[in-house]
Amino acid sequence: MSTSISNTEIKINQQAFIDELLNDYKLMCLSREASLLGRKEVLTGKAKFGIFGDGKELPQIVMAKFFRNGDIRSGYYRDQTFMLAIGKLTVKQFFAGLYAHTNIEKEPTSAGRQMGGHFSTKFINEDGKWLDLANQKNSTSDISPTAAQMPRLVGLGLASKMYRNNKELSHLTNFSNNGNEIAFGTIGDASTSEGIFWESINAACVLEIPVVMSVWDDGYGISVPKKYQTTKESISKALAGFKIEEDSNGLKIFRCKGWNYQELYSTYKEATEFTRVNHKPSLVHVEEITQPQGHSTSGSHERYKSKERLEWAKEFDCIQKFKEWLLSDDNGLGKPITTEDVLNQIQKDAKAEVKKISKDAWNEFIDEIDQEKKQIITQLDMLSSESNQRESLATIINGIKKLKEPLRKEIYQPFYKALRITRSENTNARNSVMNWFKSQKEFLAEKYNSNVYNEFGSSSLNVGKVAPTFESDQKIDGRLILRNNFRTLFQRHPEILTFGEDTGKIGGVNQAMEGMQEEFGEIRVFDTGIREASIIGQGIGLALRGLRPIAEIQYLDYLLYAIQIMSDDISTLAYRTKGTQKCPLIIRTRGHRLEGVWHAGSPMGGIINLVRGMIVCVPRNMLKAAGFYNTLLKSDDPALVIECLNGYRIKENEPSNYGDFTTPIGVPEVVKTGNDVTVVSYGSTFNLCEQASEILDEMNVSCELIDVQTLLPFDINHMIVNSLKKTNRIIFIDEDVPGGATSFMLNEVINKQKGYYHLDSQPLTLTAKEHRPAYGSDGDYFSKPNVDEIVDAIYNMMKESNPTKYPN
Ligand SMILES: Cc1ncc(C[n+]2csc(CCOP(=O)(O)OP(=O)(O)O)c2C)c(N)n1
Repeated sequence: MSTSISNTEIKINQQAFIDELLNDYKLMCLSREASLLGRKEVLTGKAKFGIFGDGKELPQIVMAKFFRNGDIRSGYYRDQTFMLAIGKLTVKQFFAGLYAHTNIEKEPTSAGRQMGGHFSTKFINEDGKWLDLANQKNSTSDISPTAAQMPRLVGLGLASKMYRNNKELSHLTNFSNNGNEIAFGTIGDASTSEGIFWESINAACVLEIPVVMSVWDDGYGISVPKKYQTTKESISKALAGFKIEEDSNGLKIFRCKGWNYQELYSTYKEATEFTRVNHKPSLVHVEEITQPQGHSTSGSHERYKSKERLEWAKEFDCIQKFKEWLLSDDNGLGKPITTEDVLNQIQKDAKAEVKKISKDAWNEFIDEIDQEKKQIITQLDMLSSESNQRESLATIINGIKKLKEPLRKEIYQPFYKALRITRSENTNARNSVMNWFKSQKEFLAEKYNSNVYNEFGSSSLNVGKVAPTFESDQKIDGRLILRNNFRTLFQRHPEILTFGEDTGKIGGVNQAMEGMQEEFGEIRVFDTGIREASIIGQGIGLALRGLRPIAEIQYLDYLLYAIQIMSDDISTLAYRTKGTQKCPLIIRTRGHRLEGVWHAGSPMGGIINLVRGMIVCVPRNMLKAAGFYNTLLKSDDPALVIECLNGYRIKENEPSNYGDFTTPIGVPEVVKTGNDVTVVSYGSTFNLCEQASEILDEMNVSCELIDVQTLLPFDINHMIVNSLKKTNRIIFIDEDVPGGATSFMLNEVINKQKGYYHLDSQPLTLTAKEHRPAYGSDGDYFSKPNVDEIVDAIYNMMKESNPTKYPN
């Protein structure tokens, strides 16, 4: 039963009430002992770093009582007690996380990829298919950047609203039960200083979504007190303007003390009931929380907390206070629930239990490495049997044997050394050892380097190629191709929705969604505030809950507001959960050439280096862009599509198979064949290369023009090097800064594809200037590569190789 403070209920079901409270006490003790021992494990060298939830046990136990199946958490590293209480973490898994156990079965939150304290639950099965999220308790995967859980929370809450209000989604019962799910957010008080906290709270209030946001207020952000963090030193006071007034939108704000069970209970009861029914957000400011061991294992809090504060923290420790309450007469029962001895015994047993469990977790962690240690010794014995370096190898082998409970690094380092000292030996034994090591490297890569991209059948790389068909020569504006294609997609798939600044009513600043809101309603095509980070967060949360959002960022230049969340949250998701969560979000934006410093950016090098884990599409026209949307909606990858800002009004042939034709991911297109130079480009610049190539044709220079189409992944079948084999000359052209995406492409072809074998001339890059582009047509001409410069660069390349044939 759920504990109720109502006296009548307690009387009816006294024993259940007592049992539940004793159970809560036990769980709090287990969690606390795990924190205390966890810190010791770090200080004695068994784990690298520790950050724990001590001091926050009671509010989390209470919050968990109101967390139902289908609900979903977006929190941070303090929430171990909550995760234990909802049954989605065991003490053993907690320690497996602390030790960085790489086995996903043993350490299900991240397979040792994230430091302990970063929790998650499984959303997809071994085939990459969704689990029944509506009938289980869910936690999105935590990340360390403070407040970065906030943008995602907006989307998680918004999904409930979609499921409740869009009847076309009623068949998606594995994601929602009529939108009754709450998204629970947690954050530390200091992290509320971050801009994205405020942006996300504002968005949650404007959108009116079921979010219950808890702020664990322990007064400090590491060493910096609230005085320097929060106006009026109180987040609930600072947020007062958000408070719901009569039936306005806004936030229902609650304040309670983190050591007071009754207050916490009634607060969470009211907050969750209000939010679940009304789909309006609540904020629970949980004050007077302590942090018994300080912030983390790096450093002690005695350095910055006063003696008085430390003494207060001891007195108001939530477990201590809960214990006092259980033993008092005003706990609802009218008498102590049990004796102090019983509670002391529970605490003692918890300590012993945690100790035993931690040992088991450690042994399981170390056993796996021990198996590898044995294999390495066997391999080195074999190596030694046919080596003339036996003495040195014996020293290495003995050194490994002596290692007690080593980490992997400690056994592979001497193994590498053994291979180095025997490098000149070509024995059967050594060859066999090398073969073993080759497969062992794959085993290790699976542990440490897998799941950066979607490795399931639903990867966009598996989408078949469907060419566009054309029934007439009719040409229409590029934007209409996009619009018509979106219409078909929206008609076919009710789970697709789109939103962004000006996306709804006017159909986007470039009208690619024109008329879509009228046709599909505000529930599927809608405007947002100017808030790029939370527009993306909105998309993340919706995608995590089974919808297919297309989040629009108005201009590529403003993607930078959201790049942190793209980089930290979306791009790492598959990796940091070892493929147990997915976020098939499409981000749509437009960029490259247009007008001036703030509307012509193309910072592609920066972007692609920050979003490894996402697909990055750079179509040269709208037909290609539409094909990308079709491909992406037939698959499951998070992706960024950058449409050409200057391409919406350019006429293109109208296809007849809207919604079906695809643009392949990772496959460049040879748009024009040629023999002298391979010209590699993408997006708007590609169209200039086409013009330049016509001029160059007249100058007897034959260009092979290749549109890379996607920057991530890049040319998966190594087509470009095949072109280089023919031309022996290559130039990479774009409108990013020098050293940006052209250098990335150059590295891919010359280094990874081993293009250097086939070069007769220096491989070149031609880019924009180092500054942002100047305004106007002349600004563009003198800031970005223009047709004349492209012609010059390519012609000069030819001239250098054959001055007679190509004179000045
Ligand atoms: C964006 C960012 N800046 C700085 C940090 C380093 N850091 C980690 S935790 C922390 C303090 C957070 O304090 P608070 O939000 O009150 O949470 P608490 O740890 O006290 O529960 C800081 C500054 C970080 N993780 N992310």
